[in-house]
Amino acid sequence: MEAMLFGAGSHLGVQTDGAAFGAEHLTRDLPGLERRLLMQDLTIEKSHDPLDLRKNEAALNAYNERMYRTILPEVEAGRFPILLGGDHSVAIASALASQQVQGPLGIIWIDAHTDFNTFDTTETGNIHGLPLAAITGYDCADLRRFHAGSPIHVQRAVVVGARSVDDDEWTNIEDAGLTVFTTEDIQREGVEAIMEKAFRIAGEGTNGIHISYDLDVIDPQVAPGVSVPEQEGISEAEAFAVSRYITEHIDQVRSFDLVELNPLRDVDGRTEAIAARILREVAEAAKGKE
Ligand SMILES: [Mn+2]
Repeated sequence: MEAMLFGAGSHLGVQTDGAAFGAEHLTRDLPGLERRLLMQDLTIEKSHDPLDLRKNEAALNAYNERMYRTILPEVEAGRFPILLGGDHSVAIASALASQQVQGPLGIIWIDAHTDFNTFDTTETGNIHGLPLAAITGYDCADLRRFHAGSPIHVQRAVVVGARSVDDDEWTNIEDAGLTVFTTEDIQREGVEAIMEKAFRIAGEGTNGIHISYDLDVIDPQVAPGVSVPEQEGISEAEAFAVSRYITEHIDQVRSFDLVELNPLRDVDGRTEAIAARILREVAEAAKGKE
């Protein structure tokens, strides 16, 4: 099938600037595919106020609505959407657009963070810490007003690679019944075993799976070019084992995000090189789908 790249040039959901340019870089990295790059309005002043717990919400929602309406007709036309972030809040647009056309879907959230805060529990007000709660309908209705359909069921949602979770966020996770596999789980059981479990949970009774791959799941010594690095992440080999598992099971995958590349924090283009390889492999596999 035809794959299509959507460059999500927004860093409205994160304190540190730069992720918007990650989308620009990655969208340009892979020739030969149809693409749309949507940059946030960089002339709008972005709030960095630590006390504002709904930071940049209106601009972020307007951006996501624009992206959602850009992706929908392409998925309806049978294209496989690949969203290139951007901070992780842009996944609200891609996951819910895919769910709207192809649902009910499960979701696998590969990330050092669980992104399961709500406006009541967030300590920073940076909305890239809330998208999984919004996508699964656990509160955060204000972040998905543009989506008339149902959210993705939280029982069909899985986080892979988490190692930084706020206390109140854990309470949300337990309350919602969200499945979380930690970085330690991966190191103990191996990528294959964890991904197999994740695919089983997200795939059960669904029409397929949306996968959202945040580059900060990888150890920052290997992949420093992210906005919120967390020490002791998965290795480069494990990062590629994750993408290999995805390409080998692409028949179950309906849509894919690769997010949080921050070129302003990268060192010698190392993170971008890893991202470009993951992107190339997933795009190739998507094109090979029936
Ligand atoms: Mn993250």
